[in-house]
Amino acid sequence: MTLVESLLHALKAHGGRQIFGIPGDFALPFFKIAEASGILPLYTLSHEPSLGFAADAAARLQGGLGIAAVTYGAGALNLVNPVAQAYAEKSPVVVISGAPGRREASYGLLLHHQVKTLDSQFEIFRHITCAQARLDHAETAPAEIARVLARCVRESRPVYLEVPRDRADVPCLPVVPVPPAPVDAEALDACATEILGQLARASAPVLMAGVEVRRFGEEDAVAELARRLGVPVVTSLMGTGLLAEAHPPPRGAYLGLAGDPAISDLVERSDALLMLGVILSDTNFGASGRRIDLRRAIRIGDGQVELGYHVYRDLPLSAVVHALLDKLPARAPAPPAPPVPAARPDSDAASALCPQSIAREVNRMMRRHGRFPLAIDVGDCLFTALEIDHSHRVAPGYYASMGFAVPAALGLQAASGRRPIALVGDGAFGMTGLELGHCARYGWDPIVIVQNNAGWGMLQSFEPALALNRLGNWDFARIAEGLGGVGLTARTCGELAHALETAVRTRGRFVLIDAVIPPGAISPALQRYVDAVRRLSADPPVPAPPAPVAAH
Ligand code: TPW
Repeated sequence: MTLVESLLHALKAHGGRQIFGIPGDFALPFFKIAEASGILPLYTLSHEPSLGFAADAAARLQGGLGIAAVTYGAGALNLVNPVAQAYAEKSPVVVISGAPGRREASYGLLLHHQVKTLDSQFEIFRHITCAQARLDHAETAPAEIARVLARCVRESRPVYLEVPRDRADVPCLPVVPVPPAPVDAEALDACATEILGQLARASAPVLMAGVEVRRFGEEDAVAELARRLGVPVVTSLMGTGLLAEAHPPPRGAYLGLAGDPAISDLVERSDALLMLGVILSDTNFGASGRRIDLRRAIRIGDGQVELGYHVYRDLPLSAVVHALLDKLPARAPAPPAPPVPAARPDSDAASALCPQSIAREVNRMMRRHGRFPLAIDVGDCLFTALEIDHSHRVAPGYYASMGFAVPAALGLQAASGRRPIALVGDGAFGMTGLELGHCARYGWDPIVIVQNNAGWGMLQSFEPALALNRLGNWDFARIAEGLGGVGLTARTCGELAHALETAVRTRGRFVLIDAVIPPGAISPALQRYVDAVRRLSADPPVPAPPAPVAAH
């Protein structure tokens, strides 16, 4: 077996299901073996950021690893932003980069794609990945691959592997996976007892589910935990779409002042907020009307548990969730969910589209045809999507890089085989939308809704007078036709309803719906967010004192 075959088998054994890649001369030996061996399907796209977003989305929806393979320098450095996002949002993406071979590295000449030193790229990726290795020795490569992939899985964060081009086909032993670290059973038991004690003493406990619940494959267990605890469930903003199959589903997403006031009230008044895998970020918590006192919260995530004045280190989320379940009696399953109300007749067919009506029409369509996984971009569509019925979704709600939704939708379809819907602003579409041209080769047929306000609307809502936020009118439907898809334009609710029906019926080609909305029309959630940010920057709230931390 060659070094690259050994790597590919290890990726598969750790949950990798496909590779998104763009080759270059330093990476061609890797790609040649990847294609010839067929160990993992290989999908090529046009621009490296899209590889990162697609791999990230594949990992987010399914669990397992996302894989992005690139060439040295120009290719790998194009991946920095999506990998940084995957790091920040805890998505396990494996970056595989080609690199100069040993002999050429010692020529003393600058090599093409080199920045400062030959190690500059490695150093850059050290900052945005949780483990790295250069596979320049066949003897050590299996152990290095095992170490790096184990970290990727355990921390659910990106890792970086560099394959010098003269090492790709050297003979190599198979990778022996690193067994998971044992969990201290006594600490786990004490921790679970303490959590349940705190919940039992509380008068208003609430469970908030965050991204790690999906990353570690614990959605069913957490839904069961919520049932046994009998506490209300919400998600973080980033966790929107979690527990989509649970009965009852979560009440909604917490967004502080920008969110549903009933949910904000529930969370902010809780005297025992059980946070499971929640990323504490400003988009989640920065716009809180009343600062959440983290000393009263129970935070399970990042491989530890913090509650009150304690920290239990080295307790993975999965172990804690199952330890809690073991201590709670089973409850009779909840009664089946009431049937979804039939779609209301389209009473407002002639009215102009707005963000809210886009959400409403998508809901109506999904009530008729079933739920689709969603890929959401950054811009008002992130807020608009909060009004779309609970459904599996991926969205960069914290790091917030534009350009995510289209390649993420391709990643979702490649990984799951399910037909996704991408919701994307016209500005963000400009960044990665042309990747739709690859759908024909791979038989992907996502439905893409461009929330088109002819500008960077979210920025406009903060700075209405700035001319630079206006982008002009692009004919997205014609662009779609040129890329081999079906392009439709909708300016009214009736036209969007009709376009969505056409999209559902049209299989085998992607369908892009240019949903034209008047510039300045923004979603209620974005309006609340803008108001909250303005209010908070005029009058910043007094923060709660930080929780003193005593290591367990
Ligand atoms: C990679 C900054 C956040 S929102 C936004 C920008 C430029 C405007 C989005 O315009 P779009 O959607 O897509 O038309 P809408 O609804 O607001 O009109 N570069 C990157 N990521 C981010 N977040 C920005 C810039 C930004």
